[in-house]
Amino acid sequence: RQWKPIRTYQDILFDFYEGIARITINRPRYRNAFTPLTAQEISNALLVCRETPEIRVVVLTGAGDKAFCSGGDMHVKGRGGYVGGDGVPRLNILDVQKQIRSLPKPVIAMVNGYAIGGGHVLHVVCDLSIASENAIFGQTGPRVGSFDAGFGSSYLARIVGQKKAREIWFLCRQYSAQEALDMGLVNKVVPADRLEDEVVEWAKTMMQHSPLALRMIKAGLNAELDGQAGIQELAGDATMLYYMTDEAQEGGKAFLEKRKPEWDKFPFLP
Ligand code: 2NE
Repeated sequence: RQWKPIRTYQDILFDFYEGIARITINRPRYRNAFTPLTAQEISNALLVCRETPEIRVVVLTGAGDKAFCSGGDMHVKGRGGYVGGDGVPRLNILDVQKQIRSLPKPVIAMVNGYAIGGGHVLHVVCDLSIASENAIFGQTGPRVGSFDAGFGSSYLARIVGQKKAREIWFLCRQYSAQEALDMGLVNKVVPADRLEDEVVEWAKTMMQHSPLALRMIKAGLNAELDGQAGIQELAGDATMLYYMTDEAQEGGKAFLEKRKPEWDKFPFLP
């Protein structure tokens, strides 16, 4: 499979294959832990994914065969956040979480090893998670002086239920891929050497379906959970669809032609 580079970064790889963009956290030395720069680069790549029509599905993964992502890089955890080259503490991985959720295209987590801490949350916020048999899941926050009480908890609880979410956070245990599958935390588990094939197959199946239908389903599922931000996303999509109609065009045209819009031409459907 020939993945073609889209853009060059320091901490991530970003490439493309037949409609699929793949973002790979490329810090295997640290089990793909992220720094503020890593988060900034993922964020930039996600923006490219949003703006590029040829990209129809996004895959998030980690380099090597040991880890998807081990969360925030503990070497740069300072007071107030993870400290980047500019000396400023940040938690900008939270922006990445929001971007994944609001991207109007499916995002698949290709979990190829440890998904731990903030790395676990990253797979949680993806639309689908496909894991290799050696993948291991868990939160560590309360053990290492951290927590994610946002999507990392509330959305996790929507997926696995309140009791299990509390167990995951309170006990900080690690769970096998099979256990993750049993609790509905991942969609499928496959042998490591089948992982990419399986993910590409799922992406290709989705690409055979209506992009707008997938977009609306994602926005609707988000809207139920994301409060006003979720409603804004769904409402924005409704506005986009409205702008595609002759009725909406008539309003704009009438204004520019300095006449009354002819709304009577457009029926009220039952
Ligand atoms: C991931 C895990 C379980 C892997 O264990 P293992 O035994 O396979 O590898 P090892 O030896 O622990 O790690 C290999 C190297 O990677 C570094 C280690 O320090 C080690 O370096 P050396 O000893 O060879 O020099 N490494 C691994 N994870 C790292 C990390 N997150 N930051 C910096 N270096 C890391 C095991 O490594 C593990 O448990 N890692 C720590 C996971 C963790 O606690 N992450 C932070 C959670 S908090 C968070 O992510 C967060 C949040 O809670 C809220 C908001 C934002 C972020």
